[in-house]
Amino acid sequence: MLNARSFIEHLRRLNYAQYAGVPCSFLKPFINYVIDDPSLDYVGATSEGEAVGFTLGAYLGGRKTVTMCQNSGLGNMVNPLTSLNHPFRVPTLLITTWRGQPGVDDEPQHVHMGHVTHRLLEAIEIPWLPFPSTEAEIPAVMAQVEASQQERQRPFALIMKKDTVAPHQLTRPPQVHRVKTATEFHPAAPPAGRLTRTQAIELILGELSGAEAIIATTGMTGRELFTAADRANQLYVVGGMGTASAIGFGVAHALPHQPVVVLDGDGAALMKLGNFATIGYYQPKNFLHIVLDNEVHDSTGGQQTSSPVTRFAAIAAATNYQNAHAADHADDVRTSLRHLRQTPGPSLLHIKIKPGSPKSIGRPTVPPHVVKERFMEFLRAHQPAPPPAA
Ligand SMILES: Cc1ncc(C[n+]2csc(CCOP(=O)(O)OP(=O)(O)O)c2C)c(N)n1
Repeated sequence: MLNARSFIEHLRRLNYAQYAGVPCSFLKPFINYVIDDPSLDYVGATSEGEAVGFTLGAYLGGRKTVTMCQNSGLGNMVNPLTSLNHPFRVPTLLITTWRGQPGVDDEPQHVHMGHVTHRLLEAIEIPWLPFPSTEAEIPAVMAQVEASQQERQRPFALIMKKDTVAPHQLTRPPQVHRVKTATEFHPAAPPAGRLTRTQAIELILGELSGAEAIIATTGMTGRELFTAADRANQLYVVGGMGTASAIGFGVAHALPHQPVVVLDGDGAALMKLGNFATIGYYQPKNFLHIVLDNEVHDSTGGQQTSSPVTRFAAIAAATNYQNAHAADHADDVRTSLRHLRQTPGPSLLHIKIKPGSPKSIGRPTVPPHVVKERFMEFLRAHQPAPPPAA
């Protein structure tokens, strides 16, 4: 058995600075140790896919990351791991438990995943090793993890068996920050009077200073943003639908002085509504979430979403965002943006738009890993200089 402290201190020496995940009872002593240590930064996610998006954003903001889950949650991670970490070339140290290990008595729901866990990781080309079971094993295991992540720029998994880590009781009280959300709702424009996505994006870009990190959701939004102007401060979330807000939160959390704007879609926001709750709980002040809501999955042919009956600003208010606006007319959108840019967040602006895109719309021609490099360079260049050494 191993003490969580030995492993964590080894990770600290290797500069791991951001932890996130969803718990598992096998992971309990380890995750509880991480949560309890005030010098460690842990973000509890609502789903394992959100955790992957969050650590991807934190990586973009310059942090080495650890993403933790139960192996049943690996299924929730497969989409962002394959569609984002792979093309963007973003590593994370993935710690997954091994529920349902063959030969070890476990619940029926874990048996099949326990049987296929290693093959699932192999199928998505994530190299793995057993989580170290003694302190003596830590340096060699982590040397392999580091070498692989450096060479491949992709995640590496450690698989933790039952009773690997010595018990640790959770003592830290939850850090709750309740806000009274400032809300502003403007009556919806009739569909014919709504902005197109192109007009909405142009209006938003016109109100921003250029110093914001802009993260655009999957499909036409990223493509339209790229077509409007391809800039280093923009990240096109080409896959991992629903993850843009988690990535934006990761960047905002790692770089609290960096303004972050997420351009979300209604379908994407609905796919990972849990992200709202995490953002409302952790309160990134530098985070502005804009939902461009055309009430359809426009990018895949215009199939209706459930957003005609979804009030995103009300959801943001109910999940503890500081500000929640809904505005559809161009003037109201502009007024909201001017206010929200100057006001501490997290903030949400819900804009009803028309479906459809211009026929001539392009696609990002810059490969995702190059977009990532440019974006990280932009973030590095825009951070306040560290204070001079005494
Ligand atoms: C996990 C996942 N499921 C489905 C898709 C296919 N897909 C790409 S964009 C899109 C529609 C997104 O809808 P919305 O967020 O409302 O944006 P819009 O297309 O209307 O701009 C879908 C279903 C995907 N890329 N990833």
